[in-house]
Amino acid sequence: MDTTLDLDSLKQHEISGAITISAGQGGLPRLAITTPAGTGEIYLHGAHVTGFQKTGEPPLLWMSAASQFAADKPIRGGVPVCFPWFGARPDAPAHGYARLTEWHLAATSASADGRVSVRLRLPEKAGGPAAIPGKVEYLVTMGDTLTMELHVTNTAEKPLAFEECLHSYFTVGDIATVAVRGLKGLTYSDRAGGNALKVESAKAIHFHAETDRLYLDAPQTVIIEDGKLKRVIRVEKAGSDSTVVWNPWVAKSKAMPDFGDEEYHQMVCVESGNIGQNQVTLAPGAASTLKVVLSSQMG
Ligand code: TA6
Repeated sequence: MDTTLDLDSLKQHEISGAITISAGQGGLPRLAITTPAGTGEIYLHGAHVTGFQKTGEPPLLWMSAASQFAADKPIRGGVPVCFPWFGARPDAPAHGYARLTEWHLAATSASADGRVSVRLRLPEKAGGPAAIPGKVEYLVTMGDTLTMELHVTNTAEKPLAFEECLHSYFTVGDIATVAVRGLKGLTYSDRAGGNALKVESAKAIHFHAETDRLYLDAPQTVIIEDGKLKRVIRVEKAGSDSTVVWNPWVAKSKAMPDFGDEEYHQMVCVESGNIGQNQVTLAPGAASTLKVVLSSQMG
């Protein structure tokens, strides 16, 4: 889809006092969202939630100050939508084409209690030759919590297999004071350690080095405790059997052009998806929903 989309046609989806649509960074169409509980931001590029902040709290989602905003680049931070594959692929973009595509803005709404919803659709031609035959919609709802739902319907005559992940980046006060709970006893692929399969023995994961772990058969809620900000973040989900925990630490931070060398101190990724052995396979006509609800509490 042409990124110079006529902002005027998008403005029909504005809602007074709740949604404003304008050209954001890099000239990319952006929705600025206001609710009684706080503010948020979504780019059509990648259907990317780049901001969510409750009044009186630091931002929940972390964004790199070095992020690129360009039609052919992924945005660094917020919640990238990884689809229809996760990770690197030979001759194809890492984490799929969905985050590099400008999604269609299908609908917006504001409910009586002030929550705001935005529905986005992945253009069918997205991905070119790698495109999968499916209808893909994303529903984002902001209020006191942030809810994201990725709906996939197999529109083909044969089974459809794919991976998916909502690759959430969270703001933390200091990674050294962060504990991630809820994954004890699960098997994970240590992607920072040659993909060796290991079992999580810790009640709480702490960060002292590059951490890149894919937890399998992991439908549980994950808790992020932030000792510095005195905040607890809950990552609740449905329709997701994989959880990824990531912090690039020193060397990987330096290796990424769109990531500041010291920024790893203030972020942690806890990602919700269906990856590897947990990938989704849909029969013809069948549908799936990956749902994530992010909430937080101070003090
Ligand atoms: O989810 C963790 C991970 O797969 C890491 O291995 C790291 O590559 C990260 O995603 C970021 O990937 P990106 O393609 O956005 O640079």
